[in-house]
Amino acid sequence: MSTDARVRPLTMALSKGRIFEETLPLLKAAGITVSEDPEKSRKLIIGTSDPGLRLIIVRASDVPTYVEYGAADLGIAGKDVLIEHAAQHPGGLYQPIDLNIAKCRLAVAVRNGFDYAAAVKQGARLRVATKYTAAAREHFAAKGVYVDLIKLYGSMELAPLVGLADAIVDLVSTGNTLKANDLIAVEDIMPISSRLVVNRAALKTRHAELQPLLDAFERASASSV
Ligand code: PRT
Ligand code: MG
Repeated sequence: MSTDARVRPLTMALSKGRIFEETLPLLKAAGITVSEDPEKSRKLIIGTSDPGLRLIIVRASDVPTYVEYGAADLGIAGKDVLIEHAAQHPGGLYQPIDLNIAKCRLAVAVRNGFDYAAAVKQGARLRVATKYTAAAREHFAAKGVYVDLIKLYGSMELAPLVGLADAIVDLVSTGNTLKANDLIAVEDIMPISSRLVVNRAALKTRHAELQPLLDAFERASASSV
């Protein structure tokens, strides 16, 4: 083990917002509290009650990158984010545990009144706007539906309203955002939850420190289902 690995605490990458909030009880179950609230402090490196563990706060879609390159030893990210990352970097991350947090579903939605079933049946070529191009491509290919995918980075709900797309592929939780924009979900693609991901090298070189943490997460997530 390098000197660096011995002095540096284990580093876990998290995004603020729902993933951070829903991770706190899992850390608590492992006997760990955090020293700072990332919503209030602007700190990006946050210590914990365990001197061997620190957190770094990154964008949700950047978590896999920090972990894959070893800047973080482990992290927590949604299955949506992990699918898109894996399309570019297959097999780069070890994904041992479904934490069953930040749950939602990936779905196809259209403008209220657009006959999605008829369009699919007629073999129409659909324009689909999404941030989740890998998951969407795979879904429509499996169904044998021709689509032109339009990559967006946010506010997908707007696309069908202004004629950019016939449909969107987006995450749906309560359904309130769709409803507020006169859209309806017409097809579920998959359920989504957040997973623990671990750097493949750290899994070997820092196994003794990682294993108790993985065990605690495993127990806490199993009991919270
Ligand atoms: O916000 P930012 O651009 O920084 O990144 P992000 O949107 O990826 O991060 P964040 O914190 O919003 O989401 C992190 C993870 O939470 C996602 O990767 C998902 O795995 C998970 N998650 C769970 C959700 C939702 N539920 C969710 N409802 N992520 C996003 N949403 C959005 C959705 O995209 C839609 O715009 O909320 C809206 C729909 O919500 P309802 O309740 O109106 O249906
Ligand atoms: Mg968001």
